[in-house]
Amino acid sequence: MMNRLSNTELPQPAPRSSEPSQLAVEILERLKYRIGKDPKVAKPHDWLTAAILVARDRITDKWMDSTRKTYSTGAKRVYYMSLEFLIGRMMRDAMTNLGLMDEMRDALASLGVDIDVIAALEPDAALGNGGLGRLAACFMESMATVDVPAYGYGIRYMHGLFRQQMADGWQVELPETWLAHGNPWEFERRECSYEIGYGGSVETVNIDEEVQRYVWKPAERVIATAFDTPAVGWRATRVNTLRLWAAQPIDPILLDAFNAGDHIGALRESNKAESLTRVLYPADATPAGQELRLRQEYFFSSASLQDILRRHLQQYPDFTSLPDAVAIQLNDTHPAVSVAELVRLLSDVHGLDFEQSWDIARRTFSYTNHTLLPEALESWPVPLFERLLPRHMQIVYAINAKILIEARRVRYATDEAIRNISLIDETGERRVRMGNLAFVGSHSINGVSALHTELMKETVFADLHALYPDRINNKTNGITPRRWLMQCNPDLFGLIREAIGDEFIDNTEALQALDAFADNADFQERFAAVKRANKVRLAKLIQANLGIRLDPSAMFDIQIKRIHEYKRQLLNLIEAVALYDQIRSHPELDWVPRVKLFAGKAAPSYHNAKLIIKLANDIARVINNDPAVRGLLKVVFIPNYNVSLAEVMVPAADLSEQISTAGMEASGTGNMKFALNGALTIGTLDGANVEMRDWVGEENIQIFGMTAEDVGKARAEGHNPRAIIENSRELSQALSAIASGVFSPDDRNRFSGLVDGLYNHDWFMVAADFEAYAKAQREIDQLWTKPAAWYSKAVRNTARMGWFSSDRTIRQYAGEIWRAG
Ligand code: 4GP
Repeated sequence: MMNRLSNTELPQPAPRSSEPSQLAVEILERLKYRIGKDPKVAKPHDWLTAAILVARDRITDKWMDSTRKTYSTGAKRVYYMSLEFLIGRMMRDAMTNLGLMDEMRDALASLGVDIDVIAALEPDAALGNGGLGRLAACFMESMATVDVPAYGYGIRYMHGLFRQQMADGWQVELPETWLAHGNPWEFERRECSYEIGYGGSVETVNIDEEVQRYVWKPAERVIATAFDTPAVGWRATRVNTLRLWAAQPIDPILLDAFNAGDHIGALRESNKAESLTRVLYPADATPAGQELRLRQEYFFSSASLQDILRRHLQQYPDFTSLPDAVAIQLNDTHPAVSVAELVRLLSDVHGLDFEQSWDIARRTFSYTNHTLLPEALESWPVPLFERLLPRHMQIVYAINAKILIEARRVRYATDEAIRNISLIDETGERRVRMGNLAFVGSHSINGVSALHTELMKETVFADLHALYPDRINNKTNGITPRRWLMQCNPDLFGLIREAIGDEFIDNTEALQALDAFADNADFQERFAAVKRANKVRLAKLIQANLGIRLDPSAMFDIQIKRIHEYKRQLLNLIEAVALYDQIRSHPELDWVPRVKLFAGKAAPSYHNAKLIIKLANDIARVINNDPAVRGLLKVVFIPNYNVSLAEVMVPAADLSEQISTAGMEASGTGNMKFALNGALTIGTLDGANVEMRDWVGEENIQIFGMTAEDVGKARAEGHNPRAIIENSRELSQALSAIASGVFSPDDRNRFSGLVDGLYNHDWFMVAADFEAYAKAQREIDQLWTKPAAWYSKAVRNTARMGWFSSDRTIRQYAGEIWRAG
């Protein structure tokens, strides 16, 4: 029977104390009654789960308060739809935001348990590939912090981003198993499930003489079931929900088949359904992989929209109020099929007419673009789209017809412009363009840095921008200062607090006050001591895992991010080889001791990226073992980069490498994390580096190389990398060493293809930027020899990065796009 009592009539639990002694009692209770273990035999994992469950209860209280508040105030809800949430570990984050970290540490200590030991056992929730997924995680935390009522919607992948192992320096991908010990953070919501269809046919039924309704009869159906994880804001101001969908079969087993002896076949449907949410980003090199990806996209889009519409109808009589009550942010094009799905649900299922459904959709959705790389702009072959989603194909055509009429009517459009605006790419095999669908179906389209937003207007979306000139806007990315300063760098956090007080804790821009300490010798010394301690910690980890000994007084020069040619790890490696050469040829000079650290994963099918990882390892082996180098240069590739590793590496960096080919990195967010933690940046005028330079001051950042405009010109007019290489002794020697097998004596031609690419086209301007990069590096060396000058800049970086908080970014989304919060 439904409980009709209001909350005030229900017996209320006493408010929970956060006294360590009380926490200890609760931990023992959870251990016994929830995990079924006696403390005497409990394993570290059991303690971890018990501690999480105790924190989770406190979160749940706040969570329900937040939900009640949203209902009672009728506040607008924001839905952040993302196929990726790269969260990392959750315990420290949740406990810090609850203000429970010290008490929990003491409580566990009183039970003989070291919180740091059990914290290290928590697996990373790695439901994302890189920047886009990590941004979504920062946004979840910031939306709760700035009190925006929000849901994140995504997929509960059974296996997150692959585990990277090295086999003789080559990347090997292994499955990741974050759910192996269960997931104490999540609540399974069996009752919250929806049917998702695929394939089949579309029929029309006549409602009356004039009105026809379309009815989609899918051939296949699966169930989407919700799993909820609370997302706690700073000071637990608000707790929002991350709702992830898992796929389940309608019939778990075909009993007839099973009883007839077909034990495998009886589970075929079940396996097929479950494979939908088994892995993050299935390799899409094959048609089967592509189909699975589109199935995933539709699966989570449809489940989320059905959920949103159900919730809306609980509070409002109909859907005319949807755009005022709800804002849906599409994180890249992965959820773009939602545009067609919302039109379908509103018109076919809920009976609105097409025009009205389309109008509601367009006023509800907004879309963020994260990359201009042509290969990342999704499009689906029309035959595949039509076969899986026949009704959506009709809707896409209907939308397209409207848009093209509009385009022809409102402006003088060339045939080429019309072709670019069309939702269907007709240049080769016909394809549905998801970027265009997301664009036309949204009232706001944003880029993630000022430069990227301008380039969007000039390149990929030039014709759509001409048609809808007020839609594109910029929202420069940000990072949460809780995870990326307070938690990952507690000593720096404490030092700042001592110097400037507490205001920056709630308002990151108040870090500005630290500027006054930039030239204070005593403060610099303490700042340097913190940095050194962080470097020692990283060095210990590397010694333990890789057996490589590092000198913490050397400059730690770090490049960590996905491995991609446009990010130019190759440029950094070639410079390492050139430096190696110089150190050997000029032993008499005062070389600045440097450690070049790399970490990052390559897409499993990205051949050149994998080769670059192998090159890093090959170069490292030779340089690190050459006595002539006298330890002045070390190169280290740390395997299995993830959020937790970043939390150790970011605070330990002296120098941050942000050296993408200008115009290709949409924003970057690692760049922000490093600068906030007092690293200097060497970087190109790309993505958010441009705005970072404006904030920290051009004298406090080492900018080099071609601008986006230079790159555009060089590509259009054709540049001559061979001449550039031949004119640079340093570069040609480094390249010939790599190409001739100095670092790969077992396979001398291993890297010749990579080097040929630089001679022949150099699309990423590695050769073109080499001289400028090497010169900038030598300037950095010079600066390193003057610690007072170095730390004055380092402190100013920390002081001036406050604007790059994701709280600021979210306030801008809330104020200018969502009109919520
Ligand atoms: C990334 C961009 O490459 C990066 O510049 C940006 O900072 C980040 O999104 C967040 O906006 N893109 C992806 C992707 O991760 O998968 O396209």
